[in-house]
Amino acid sequence: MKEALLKMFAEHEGQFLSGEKISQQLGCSRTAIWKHIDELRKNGYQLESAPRKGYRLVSKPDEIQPHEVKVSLQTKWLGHEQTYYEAVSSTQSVAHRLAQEGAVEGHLVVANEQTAGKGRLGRKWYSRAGSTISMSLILRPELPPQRTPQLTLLAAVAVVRAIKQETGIDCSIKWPNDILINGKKLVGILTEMQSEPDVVHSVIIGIGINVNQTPDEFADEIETVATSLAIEKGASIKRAPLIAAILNQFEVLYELYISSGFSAIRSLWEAHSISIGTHLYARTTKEVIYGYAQGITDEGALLLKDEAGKTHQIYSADIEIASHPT
Ligand code: BTX
Repeated sequence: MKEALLKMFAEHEGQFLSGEKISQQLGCSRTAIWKHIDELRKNGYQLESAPRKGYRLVSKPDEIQPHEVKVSLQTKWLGHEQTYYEAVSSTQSVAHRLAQEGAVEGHLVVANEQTAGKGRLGRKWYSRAGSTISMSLILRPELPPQRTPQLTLLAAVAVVRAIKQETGIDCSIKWPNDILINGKKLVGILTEMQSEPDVVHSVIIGIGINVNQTPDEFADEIETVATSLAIEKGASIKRAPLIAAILNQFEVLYELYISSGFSAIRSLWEAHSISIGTHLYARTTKEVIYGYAQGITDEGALLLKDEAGKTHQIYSADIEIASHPT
């Protein structure tokens, strides 16, 4: 019904359609039409209504269907295959299934709404219909499994560069996977793999971006820690060109990484990092370590020197930057 209604508006661009005409053509009651109009408004469509004239479509929401993303795509292979969902539980889960079914490297899964988005360690990632980016990329690198965390860092560099290009906003990276603006979280990255002990079958890189939410649109759990590009920029941002910019940046960095190794990516990552050269707390699943972040290893692990002078290599943790180094 929604599709049919939108088609009618597309065929009568800029014109009013009376409730009577719509109900005749679509074979439903005026009340049913009113409900569908209300639903479209909730999905970001701006519809003007006028007594005796009916309804007129003023503007459409910010679409991220494949044809919109491909307008700005400049890649050789990344994102050429895309699977789009209006709403899905998690793009990550879909990408895992597609990877098992033989999806090609570079296949992108993207959703306008994610209803059960996943963070690390079983945590929840909040998305909002029409105003966030939820995307998962399927890669098939020939790498030993222990090197795949480097791809999280590569993804973070690609996202930071794409955001700068599309919005002019400078963001920082907090090891390993958070992208922040003024200390608030804007992007989450989740890297998962399908592998055997020494062979990687696929790596799925999930990227969630807060794009156009207003402060009151964040869930209670994250309202004090989260921000969006629109909040920082003071203007709404189109999502499709941003997705394309991420893919464009990602492909260049990924090809550099595959041909020349991690060192070039590492220096780009360090240039955007706020966690290196500071004192911080690293919460692993086993312990909390306080120390000075010296840098990252060639595998992408964090090197943290504790107060006893011992240097720890940390592969996975939540980081809290100490406000007053002791
Ligand atoms: P993370 O474990 O580092 O972060 C999750 C934590 O971040 C949550 O516990 C919550 O405190 C906070 N959080 C949740 N949602 C948001 C948000 N929208 N903005 C700011 N903070 C938030 C981060 O895990 C990895 C997230 C990856 C999300 C992508 S979206 C596409 C793909 N599909 C999927 O299910 N996950 C990935």
